[in-house]
Amino acid sequence: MADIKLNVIKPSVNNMSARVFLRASGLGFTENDVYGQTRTPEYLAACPAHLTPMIETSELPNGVLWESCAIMQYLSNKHGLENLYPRDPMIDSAMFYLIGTFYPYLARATYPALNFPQYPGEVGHSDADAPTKEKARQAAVEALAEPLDVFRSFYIKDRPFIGGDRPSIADIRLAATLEFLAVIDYPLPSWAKDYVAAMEKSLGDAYTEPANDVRGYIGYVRSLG
Ligand SMILES: N[C@@H](CCC(=O)N[C@@H](CS)C(=O)NCC(=O)O)C(=O)O
Repeated sequence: MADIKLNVIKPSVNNMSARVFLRASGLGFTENDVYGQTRTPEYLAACPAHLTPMIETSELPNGVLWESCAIMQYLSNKHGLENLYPRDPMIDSAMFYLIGTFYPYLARATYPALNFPQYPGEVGHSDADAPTKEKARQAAVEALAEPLDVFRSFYIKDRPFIGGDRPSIADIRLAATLEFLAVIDYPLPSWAKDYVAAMEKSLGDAYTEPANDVRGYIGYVRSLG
């Protein structure tokens, strides 16, 4: 049994990706909720980036690893999980495209509604007035459709998943990410709704349990009005 400690913040889809992966992998792990603790001296000593998800295992050169996709790649490679991480460069491309292009739009579109902080240099982080912030947020919402459709037209094509017949780590990362769009009632195209449903059906509780934490948080922030 692998000796893996997974540090998480449960409302986050970055974390949901690693949480779904570890449940689907069959690897032994423990989960540690570090909500509100990522900037403590103890956490910063291990992870100066103060990020979750973050794994700790004695087998890593620095003892820890963060970045959801890197965590899934490392553990898949280390434990020979070719079912979840097939030798297909499209898996890596899809994940880099998600993190580098799609997610920044999604964060700008959803983080205000999620009550998550935005990043220095963005309109949402600045002292601009509310209408200006909303205009910038709306521009990000509008920018989502094109990269989202690239996942359908280029990465998934006529197969069920980016991984082909079975969900891969790129599928886990994409499906988890799409969960956040519910907070702004984003009109997901039907292929994307079917895709997330197929992911949940295929992975079962490994998907549903972490997804429920994200869905529960979205329900909570929406109840605040
Ligand atoms: N690209 C990273 C993003 C990780 C990230 O932004 N984590 C946030 C939660 S969504 C976090 O841990 N923030 C805590 C902090 O900055 O103190 C990944 O995919 O793992």
